[in-house]
Amino acid sequence: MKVFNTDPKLSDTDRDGLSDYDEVKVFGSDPNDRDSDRDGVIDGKDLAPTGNAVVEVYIEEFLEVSKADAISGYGDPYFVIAVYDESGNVELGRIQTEPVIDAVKLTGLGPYYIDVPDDYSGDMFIVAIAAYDEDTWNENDLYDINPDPQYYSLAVYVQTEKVSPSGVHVPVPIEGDGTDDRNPGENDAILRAWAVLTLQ
Ligand SMILES: [Ca+2]
Ligand SMILES: [Ca+2]
Ligand SMILES: [Ca+2]
Ligand SMILES: [Ca+2]
Repeated sequence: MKVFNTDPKLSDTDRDGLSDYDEVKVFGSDPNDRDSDRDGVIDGKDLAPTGNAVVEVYIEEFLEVSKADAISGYGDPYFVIAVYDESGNVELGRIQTEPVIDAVKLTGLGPYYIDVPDDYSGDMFIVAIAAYDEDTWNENDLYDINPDPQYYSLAVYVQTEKVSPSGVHVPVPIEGDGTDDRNPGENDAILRAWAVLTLQ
């Protein structure tokens, strides 16, 4: 039997900032390797010590309320999901989804994964979801969202707690109404989604 002279919860054999206990019991990283996943970020500073940190976004429901497309009948919505640092000034990653043709109500889109830097040291990310209508070729069509195609945008804060493979991640719910810039008082869309930091 091995005898420890110090509290095993405090010892950090490889001096990477994560205790041996946390490496073995919580994060599944190597207590004898400073960079378990070889991504250049030492385990203590790595948001995901055993993989790639990503923000996962799932759109549970998107409902166009008042922007039915005058040409095809419905809009062709797609989403741009961007992740910013906690100041909101630095974009860290973004994805754009494929448009869904002629849709009023969408359910169960995703999950979408936005890569974020594993060495990010802020307390949270800001995740912004914007919806657009791809069907913008008719500039005179008020029901196409052109030249201000964005008709839904919402930001949510996601805490940047270090991610473990088996850890319980609490998704942040995103919910609200969207308005078109052109008709600010008009409710155009309803979005229900969630976002969470996880690893790939
Ligand atoms: Ca360690
Ligand atoms: Ca380690
Ligand atoms: Ca690493
Ligand atoms: Ca990593």
